Amino acid sequence: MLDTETIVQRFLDTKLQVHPEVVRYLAEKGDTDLLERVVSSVPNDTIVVLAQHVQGMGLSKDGTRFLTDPEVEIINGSEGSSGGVLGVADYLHYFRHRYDCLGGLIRSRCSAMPIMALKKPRYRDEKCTIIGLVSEVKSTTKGHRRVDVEDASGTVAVLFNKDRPGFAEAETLLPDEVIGVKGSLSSDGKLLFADQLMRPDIPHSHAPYTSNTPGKAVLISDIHVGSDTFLDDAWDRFSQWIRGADASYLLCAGDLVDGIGIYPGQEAELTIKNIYEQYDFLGELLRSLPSRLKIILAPGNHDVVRGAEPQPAIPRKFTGKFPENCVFVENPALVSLQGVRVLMYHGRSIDDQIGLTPGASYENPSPMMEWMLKRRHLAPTYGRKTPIAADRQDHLMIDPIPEVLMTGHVHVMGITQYHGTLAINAGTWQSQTAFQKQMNINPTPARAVVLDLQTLALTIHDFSGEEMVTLS
Ligand code: D5M
Ligand code: FE
Ligand code: ZN
Repeated sequence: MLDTETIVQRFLDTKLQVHPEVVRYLAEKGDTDLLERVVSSVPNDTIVVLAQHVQGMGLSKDGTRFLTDPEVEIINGSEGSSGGVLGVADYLHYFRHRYDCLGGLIRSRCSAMPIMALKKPRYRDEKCTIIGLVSEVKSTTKGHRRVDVEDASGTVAVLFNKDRPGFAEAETLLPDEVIGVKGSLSSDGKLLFADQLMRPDIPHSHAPYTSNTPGKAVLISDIHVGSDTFLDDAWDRFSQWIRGADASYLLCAGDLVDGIGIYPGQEAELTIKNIYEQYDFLGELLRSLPSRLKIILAPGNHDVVRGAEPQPAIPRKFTGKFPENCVFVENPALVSLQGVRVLMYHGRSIDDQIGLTPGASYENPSPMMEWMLKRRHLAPTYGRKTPIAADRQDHLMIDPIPEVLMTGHVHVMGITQYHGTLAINAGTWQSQTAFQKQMNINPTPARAVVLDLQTLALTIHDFSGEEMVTLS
């Protein structure tokens, strides 16, 4: 037996990256000799091991193997995988796991020393590299950034000078993210002057997978059924359109319903005041969509499950009226559609990023999705607006690298691409609420993003007007 981790690790040991299809093929074969033959036969200049490097794999790709693959596979975040009771010690494991995994991604690019070693007199005034978790971020009176970085051996203060190149990256540093720093140690050994900030990041050579067979997925978010600002007319137009569209999948990244008691005075803004009835209504709406659509639904902070992330899937007692073609997943969830992996994350951490990063705003969620990808983490900061349920493992890391990161929550559309990974925030089906008006948040409602799984090309449809408008 070969598991995927062993296979990936075997390639990493020889400084090779490996395409997920190759991993899947080798795991399916379960043949250690085959794995060794592939490792030893790839040409020297190979960066990513692809199907073409594996004898026999190209052939089976054209044959029956792909036809028998399930079209939807919940890789991470399937129903029932989170939600256990946690003890205090789990927080230690949680951050340790995060540090080990994300630090490992940085470690492969530099040789870092334990922070405790910086205390040794021989490193004074020398160049040093460390990897650690950011424990505190401060601005100095002169506008530089001073952060405390911690590993299992100790803590050191690091200064990012505002006049040095790359300072903009240092301004986006968040508490609890894992970074590497290359710099010079002060003569008293107490301060590291940063030359370079390293993040776990996505390699430039990352090659996204595309499906061999035709297929389209429709991406939406934040439906907010039950709210008096839910755009039912626009939804009807969307519903009408999708009945005639050639899409096979519909994904929603949370805030399926408006919920009950989510904010003070919410009751006055609800047209459906019972949580069961809110889900029943959504179930009815989804029942009128074609049954051939696979509908994948994740929760958000307005849904009935606990707010702490990872959020469990919507429990069965709320989904009795939903059609059978619905799949309920956690937040976050990594979903494979014909091999194209979509990481669904509601996006609550965007609130924290906006609060903690100079210049970040609700008007444009794209940079925040890029920062998630760069950090290989969906919600690094613990103890602010995003509640995190620490487990023995960190389920909020971005690993493996998806083809698409899909978010919602801010109710504003944003689309970008970072090192080959698409990042999409589809917006909302709710018009501006009184709260959003106060906060000066201007939503872009009633949009659906269509993802072509063969080409990863995107088309955006806007249903907010009487006629559907295709934006690109
Ligand atoms: O989030 C809808 C929008 O409102 C989204 O842009 C985030 C913003 N929002 C929500 N809660 C807060 C708080 N507490 N502070 C600042 N901004 C917030 P939704 O999750 O649909 O309510
Ligand atoms: Fe929302
Ligand atoms: Zn939300």
